[in-house]
Formats: sequence, C-alpha cells, structure tokens
Amino acid sequence: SDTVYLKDYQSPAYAIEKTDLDVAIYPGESFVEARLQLVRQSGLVSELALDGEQLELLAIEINSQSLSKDQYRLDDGKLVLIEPPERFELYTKVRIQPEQNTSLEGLYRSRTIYCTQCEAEGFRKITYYLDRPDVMSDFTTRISAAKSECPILLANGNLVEQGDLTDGRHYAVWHDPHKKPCYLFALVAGDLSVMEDHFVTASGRNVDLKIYVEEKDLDKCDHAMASLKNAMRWDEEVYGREYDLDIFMIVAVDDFNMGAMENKGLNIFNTSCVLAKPETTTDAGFQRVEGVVAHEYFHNWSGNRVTCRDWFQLSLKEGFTVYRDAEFSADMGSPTVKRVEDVAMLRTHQFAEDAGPMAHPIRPASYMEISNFYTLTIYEKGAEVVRMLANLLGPELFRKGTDLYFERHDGQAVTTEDFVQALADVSGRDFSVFQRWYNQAGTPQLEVRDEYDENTREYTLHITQSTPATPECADKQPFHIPIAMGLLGDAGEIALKLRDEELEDLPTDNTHRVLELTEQAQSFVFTDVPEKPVPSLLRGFSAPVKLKFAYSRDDLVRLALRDSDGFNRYEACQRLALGVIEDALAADSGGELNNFTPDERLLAVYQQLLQEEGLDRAMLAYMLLLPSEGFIAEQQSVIDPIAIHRARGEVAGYIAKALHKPLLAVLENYDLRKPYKPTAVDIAARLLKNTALEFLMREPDQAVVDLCVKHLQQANNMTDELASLTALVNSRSPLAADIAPQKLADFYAKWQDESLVVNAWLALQARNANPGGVERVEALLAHPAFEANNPNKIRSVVGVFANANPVNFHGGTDADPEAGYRFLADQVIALDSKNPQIAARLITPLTRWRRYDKQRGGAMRGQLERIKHTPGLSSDSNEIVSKSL
Ligand code: B3K
Ligand code: ZN
Repeated sequence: SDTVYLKDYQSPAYAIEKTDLDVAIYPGESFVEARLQLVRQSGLVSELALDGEQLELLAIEINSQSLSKDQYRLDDGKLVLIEPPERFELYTKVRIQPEQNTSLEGLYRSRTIYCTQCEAEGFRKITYYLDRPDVMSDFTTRISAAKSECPILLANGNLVEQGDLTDGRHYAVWHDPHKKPCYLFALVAGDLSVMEDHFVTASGRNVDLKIYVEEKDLDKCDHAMASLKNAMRWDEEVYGREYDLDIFMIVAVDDFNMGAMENKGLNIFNTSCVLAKPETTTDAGFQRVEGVVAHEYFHNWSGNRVTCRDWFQLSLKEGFTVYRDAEFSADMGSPTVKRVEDVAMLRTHQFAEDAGPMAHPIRPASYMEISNFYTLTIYEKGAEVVRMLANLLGPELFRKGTDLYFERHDGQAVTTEDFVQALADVSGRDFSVFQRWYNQAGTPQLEVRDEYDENTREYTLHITQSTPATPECADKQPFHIPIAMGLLGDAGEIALKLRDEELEDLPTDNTHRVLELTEQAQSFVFTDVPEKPVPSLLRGFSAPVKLKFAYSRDDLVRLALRDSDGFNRYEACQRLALGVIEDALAADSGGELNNFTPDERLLAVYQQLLQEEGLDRAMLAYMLLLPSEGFIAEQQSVIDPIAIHRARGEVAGYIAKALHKPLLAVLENYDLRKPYKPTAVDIAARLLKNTALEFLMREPDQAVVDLCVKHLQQANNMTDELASLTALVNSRSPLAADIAPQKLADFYAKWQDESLVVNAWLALQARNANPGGVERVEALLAHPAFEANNPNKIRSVVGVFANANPVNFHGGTDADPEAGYRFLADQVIALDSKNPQIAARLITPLTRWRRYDKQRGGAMRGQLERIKHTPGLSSDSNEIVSKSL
C-alpha cells in the first residue's frame, strides 16, 4: 500500500455543508442512503473522489438525476465523480453487511448491538464520503430497524423525531447542531438498558446523562456516571469548558478495538472501560474507567470542537487529552502516585517504541496505515510534550493559552503548530526550539556531570544531550528540555542561586529550579553552595528523557529517604534496585548467582521506608516494587530475558526473606472486612498489602500460604481476590502449586458469567511466569471462555503472554525454544484477515528482534518473515512487518 506524506497535504476541493443519512438495518444487511450537499472550495475540479470501502452501490444521483456511466466510475473502492458541478446534492444508496464486519470498523454488530467505529477512516465503510477530518458537516441521521430487536436507536446530537413503521419496524431521527468531521459520527441500535442522571452546567443548563448497557450490566454503571460528572465539573473549573448539548450518552459494547471513542454526544465504550463494581472490578479497573470516561468527555473540546486538520496532527487531540485526563486523575487521587504509574509505563513501553523500528515523532511526517499510529508515542509522549509546555508556562499562563486556543480555533480543524502558537502568543515565549519535540523521534539522553569547588563554593552541573538515530532522521538537533531540580545537602535542601541570578529575582520556594537546556551542551553554576550536594534532577520527571548521572549508592539512599520530591524518592529506589539487580545479573553470568547477596543498603532503605510515618501507602508500595522485567530489559544493551527473570527473582526472594516480619505485619494489619471504596487511601492500602503478599508468596511457609488462601476466600472485592489468586498461581513453591489449579478452577466456576472477570482470569494465567507458559496459553485458546473474534479476549491471552510474560515468550518450550514466537505469529496470521488493526498491534514484541542476541533475534525475525509472506496480508500488518525487517 502507499505511503501518505504530511508535505502533500491539500485542503479539500469540496465542503459538505449538510449530510443526511438514512440507515435501515435488516437481518444480515443494512442499507444506507446519503444526501450530501457539496460545495466547491476552489477553482475547477475535473474529478472528485469520494472514499468508500466494502460498499455495494445501488443508486446514485446528482440533483435528483440518475448518473450515466460517463459521469462517474468506481475506482479501487472510491467513487469518482467526473466534472461535478460547483454546488450539488449527491444521493447514493449502498448495501453493507454489519454482521459480516469482523474488523470492528464502520458499522458492525457486537453481540446483539449494532454500533459504529469511524475514527480514523471507518466512515467510508458506511457510505461514500470525503472521509478526512478537515471536512466538517451538519449531520442528520435517520435510523430504522425492527422494534423487537432494536428498541433503542441512537445517533449524535438531539433526538428530533421518532415513530413506528409497518412490519414491526420503527425509526428515530437525530440531528447534531455542531458541525463535525465524519470520524465523530456514531449510531447505535439494539436492546439496551439505560442508567440516567443529569448534570447542571456552570451556566445553569441541564444536561441529561445516559449510560446504555446490556440489562445484566446495569448494576455496574455507578462509577462511570460519577466519573463523568466529576469530569464535567473539572473541565469547567480547570479549563473553563462547558458541555454544549442537552444530552450526553455513553454506550458499552463488548467487541471494541480500543478503549473507547469520543463520538459527538454519543461515546461508544469498550465494556472494560465503563463497567465497574467492587465485586468484579479491580482498583486498576476502577481507575481506568474514571480515566477513560474523563478522557472521552474531555475530547468534546480537545478534539471535537477543535479538531485535527489531518491525521498527522493526531497528537494535537490525543496528547493534549491524555495530559488533561492525567491531571484530572491526579486531582481525583494522588498526583505523585499517578505520575509514578504513568512514567513507569512511558519508560518501559514508549521508550521501547522510540528505540525500535516503528519510532516516529509525535507528529509523523508519513504513514502507510493511520491505524498503526494510535501509539504510545502519539498518546503518552504527546502528553509529556504538553506537560512540558504547561510547566514552562505555569498554571495561569497555560490556562490563558488554552483559552486562546479554544476560542481562536473553535469549529476548526487545525495543526499542532496552532496549539503551540496560542501558548506562545499569551506568554511571549519563543518555542522555536521546543517545536522539535513534534518533529524528531527518539528519546534524548542527558549526561550530567557535576563539579564542586570548596574554595569558591560554586557547584556546577555540566549537561549534554544526545538522541540516537531513528528511522526518520539520523542527525538530531538539540531539544528544549526543562530540568526541574534541587540540591540535597547533609542537612536537607540547599537554597539555590544561579550565578547570573539577581537576589531580588529569586523565587520564594528557593530550593527548586527549572533549568532549561536548549543546546547540545550547557553548564549551570550555583553559587554559595556550602557543601558538595547530591543533585535531585528531573523532578516529577520533568521531561521524557533518559538521565545519566553517576550517583553513588549512598547518594541514592539520601535521595530515597530525604528528597522533597516524591517522584524522585521513587526514582532513587528504582535506581538503587536496578543497580542491585545488575549486580545479580553480573553474578549470574559468572555462574555465581547462588552465592549472591544484594547490597544491604537496598534493604536498609526498604526497612526505613516501611517504618516512615505518613508515607503514602501507594508510594511505599511502588518504592518497594522492583523495576519490572520490561524496564530492566530496556536498560540492557543486549536483552537476555531469561537472565533478567532469574536475577530479579533472586533479589525479590532475598528481600522477601529479609523483610519477612514487616511484610507479614502489613498483611496481618489489613482489615479484610472493610467495605470497598475506590478512594486513593483505600486503593493505596490494598496495593501495599498485595505487594507484600506477592513478596511473601515467593518462598512462603505454610502459614503464609494459608494466609493467602484466607485472603482469596474472604476478599470482599476483586482487587484482593485477584491479587491473592495471582500470588498463589505465580508462586514457585510446591505448597502453592499443589492448590493453585483447584483455586483457578473455583474462580472460573464462580465468575464464568462475568466476561470482564473472565478476561482477568485468562490474563493472569497468560502472565504466569512459571515454566510451561506456551502450553498454558495454547490451552487457554481452546478453553470455552476464549472468543476468537473478541479483542478483549485476544489481548488477555495473546497480548498479555507476548508482552508481559517475557520468560515464557522468549523461553519457548523444552522441545522448541522458538515456540513462543511461533505461537504469536500463528495468532497474527489467523487474525489478520478478520481484524487487521488488532493483528498488527500484536506484532509489536517481535519487531524488537534487534535488541536480542543472534539466536533469539534471528528466530523472531524468522517469524516476521513468515507473517510478511502471508498471502493477502493486510496493509496494517504489512506496514509493521516491513518497517521492522
Ligand atoms: N480517539 C479514539 C481512538 C480511535 C482509534 C481508531 N483506530 C479513542 C481515544 O483516544 O479517545
Ligand atoms: Zn483520545
């Protein structure tokens, strides 16, 4: 397939002023009639091509006249109009087959519900159209269907008319008063129950809120509704953004490629991102619902009112909206904890993407298949870039800037430059160097060296930056990197004064600064520094970079215990633990892992943290948690996943033994009967307890196993129930292994009718790092709980295995060390023709083959070749495979 380039952008030749759709749903087929009011935007147009895919054209008219064969042609799915008039009504009628649509893009059927997914280019599977985000139209949608099958008929905007038809059919007409691009179009038809509430906006307007779900799920809507109302209030208070329709609807469907979709006034959600109740949903699930409901709601301004000019600008709406939802979640819970979680994800997964063959800037210059660009880079790194801008401006100016952006561009389709320009205009700041974050891929590396002169009492930080080559560009220009920092002396934080700062200019919080690096190398000199300090650098993870500084372990102990920045305390623990695990790796490669004893300073830090009063329980949990195998792998020049697993396990086992008493105390002090609440404090308590349990279950005695079983049986919520089962299943102890199969079976028997719980049950087995992983996932695919066309099920088994079970994925079986890779490729090949978006996404772990030794890398590469040679391979998978070979 062809590559699309940003530099080739041309504004649309025609506008579509009005879009009138009539969608008639029948069993096995649906008919879509479209009346489009088209108006030429520029000079003569000899041909106008409308996008279309998998449409059967039944009728076509211009201004109510049928077209003759020389007035149009069908060209590779596209409908090409020859010498169209300046202003005309195009009428088309097409036949589509939602029941056959397994791509889950366009109009499709999920269980009993007809629904749509149009972003990015799915609308062309519904009707012929100018399927691009800079064509914004006024939509009216009439839906008709059998009343018994589909009592509920929904589309964007306001309901303007409904009624009965003959043959047991009925119809509804919806009109959306806001012009929108077709990727925000949605319709839903099915037998749905509704939970209703309402919200009064800041200006006093009433908004009806409706969450539509299958009847059995009505008891799982409270949290989404509460989150929605919190998000609506928050966007008014923090961004001054009010909702703009009288109704806001959410619909939950089980078969969905992503988390959710922000269609105007009619968000469609994956059930996993909307349904929640304590008995079936973990804390992480509750938090995900809150975050995704807010994210989609926030898109109403950052995405819908102000949308993207073209799909190269995707991060304009996604990066900004992720930043907005992260700040919202931070405000609803604990900001530092949220930051730690997001950064851990970014550094493990986005950094890997940035270092791999699919690396791309947050505004790419080209793509083959836009669906492949809904990436961690566009979303999470995009959010980091907005965060840097927000921090450089400070809250007041940033708010002024976003106000200007929304006002200036309301109703427009714009670019990332327009966003940065609004922020520059309100602040007078020069973001010309900063703009490189949008155009250059790769993770910058900072090398920091310090120097202290006792005589002059000057302390200097010498900072250089470099960024490795990525596919789009080998030679990087320096980035604009804000480095939030402080200096820790023996007695605490040191007052800061940079050499050229005037005393009267010093900020009131004089222990914290943001250094701005804009060149390849710069030095920053602090004066009047009484002693050689330990620098606390990149506080709050102030830029998405890798930081190299030669911290001694004693420095790290000081930071872990005493830094005023919560994030950097966590970071110091991670560095300390990483160092110790690297010691274990070195011992392992010398055949000495058995005689290995970890640096006792790590244990000493953990012991002190466990005793520290007032420390957030979630922060304590994350500080105790060793870096993940994925994160450790990212730090290695050649990844040996088996050795990493062994070394990390050894250190964890050692900690579990050494800290047995305080960890057990955490467990014993936990109140199993406390009623569940998804508050930050309670979530933190559960996280700490379950972290302690996981440690203890590494080498448990019978008493610990009994305690784990007690927690499994007496848990009053899914967080505790699942954590206990996971600890039992993952334990290498025979005491646990003897009972784990029965407990897994019991759990399934208890929850088999709760699809989302079954997903968690599948995922925990796919993640099980004990030997035999490939055989286990193969068995799971054959289990009646598995559904081969359901993305959530596929992700829970195949995705989790390949991404979160490195020791088994890379270890294979005794008979075949490549079995994990072969398994993944088999799944990709089987899925590719049915659901190319999901298939292409699954390939990711194989694309990292260059990071492994010759044998593993070669085997991974071999499976990529196999995928590549699959006849009829989708353009989605083809792009990933060909770019990574
Ligand atoms: N905008 C959608 C993503 C749609 C992806 C289509 N392949 C969800 C979101 O980011 O809110
Ligand atoms: Zn989004």
